[in-house]
Amino acid sequence: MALTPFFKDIPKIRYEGPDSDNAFAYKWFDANKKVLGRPMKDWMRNAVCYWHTFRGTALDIFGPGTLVRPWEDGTNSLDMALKRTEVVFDFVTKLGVEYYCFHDRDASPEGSDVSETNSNLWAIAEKLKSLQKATGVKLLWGTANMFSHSRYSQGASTSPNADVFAHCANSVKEMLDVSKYLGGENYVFWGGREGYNTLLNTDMGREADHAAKFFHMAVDYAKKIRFKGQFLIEPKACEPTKHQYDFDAATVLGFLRKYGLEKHFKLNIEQNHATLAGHDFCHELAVCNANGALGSIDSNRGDVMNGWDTDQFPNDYRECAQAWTLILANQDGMGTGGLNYDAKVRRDSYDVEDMFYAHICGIDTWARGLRIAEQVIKSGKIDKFVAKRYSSYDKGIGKSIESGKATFESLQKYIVGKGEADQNASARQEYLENLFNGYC
Ligand code: XLS
Ligand code: NI
Ligand code: NI
Repeated sequence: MALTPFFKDIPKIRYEGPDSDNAFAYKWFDANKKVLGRPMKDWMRNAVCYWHTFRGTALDIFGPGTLVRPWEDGTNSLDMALKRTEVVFDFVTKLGVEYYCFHDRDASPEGSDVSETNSNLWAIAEKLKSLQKATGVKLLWGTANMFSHSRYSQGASTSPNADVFAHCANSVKEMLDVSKYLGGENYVFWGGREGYNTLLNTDMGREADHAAKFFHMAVDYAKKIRFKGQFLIEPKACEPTKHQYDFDAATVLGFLRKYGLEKHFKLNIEQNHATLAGHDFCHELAVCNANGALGSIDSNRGDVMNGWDTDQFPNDYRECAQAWTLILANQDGMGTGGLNYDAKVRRDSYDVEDMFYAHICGIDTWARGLRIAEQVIKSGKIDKFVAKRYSSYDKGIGKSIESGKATFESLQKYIVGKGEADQNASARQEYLENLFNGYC
């Protein structure tokens, strides 16, 4: 592939190690270095997101965008969209990243009616396919943007307007076809405006029923076209609506079970969304693990001092190290999922260089976390501690509880006979936290 001229001053980003002084190099991400028996790149499966990185202009409610990209011609034309795909693939390959993710509308413009919108999408899909072939870059997941256009102002599949539901059916149908065409390994549903602003005008039960109908249609259609990608739902607690229906992992799992959808979906956990729900990121991963539902990660961070979706690039390798201990508790890590950097540079980080610094930081943060997690896991100390903590269930009365033999009567007899429960052992939180300080 002929490289576009826009990144000509930036070298290919390579691994140089922690002692390197080169800001355009990885200090921790050594793609082929084996960690716990697998190359780092295969655990991480890094992905660049199309929307923040290539469509974000950094507008905020106080002013217009500040990021003026040299390749943009100021239009939202199909022509511009076609040219932009080349810049995207140039960027992704220069970073040495293997995956990308996009919404239909990130990559291809809305037409004057639904047919034109669909044909624009296919023109882009063809171009993306040839770029994938030329570079080896793959599609981690596709999705449909059903939140930006004004028709979605009251929801997508949960809109009170059935025409909007039908419009969404068209979008997801097309994006499932496109994702299949591009070999997408997953398909994500983030319920952009699926939620409510006031209960005074909202029939919540009916809206949930509609969302479930929509997901069932998506499952049926994927089966029909033999799309093999994993379906993922991405929870988020609030913003843009006051209350999003996919509040957190536990809420989504409850919804899926109510409607018999649980076999078809896993979750895409986003760090900043976890904190919006009042949870740690690791809490959300643990909920997934307990339900066999960890699918993929949208990586970013919020700001500890405020409470919205700031989508900053991750930089906390300690948090990522702990996250890895949870991800790696699954034999194949995230399976077909990966680390999608759903993050944006700050409004005053104007240059294309900043796009590189941001991704290098995100990728190195996870890579450094992975190296720490490897050592923590190899030491076996956490596993050993946790196993011991629950060992009263391995024998005697605990075993009878777990095996289902115990009843209230048998347990009463036991504890009355004993007179008092055994002493609790210390939970040793500080000891465990400090284990992560032993490695770097
Ligand atoms: C927004 C979401 C969105 C999804 C994809 O907050 O994170 O970017 O990842 O629709
Ligand atoms: Ni996201
Ligand atoms: Ni987000």
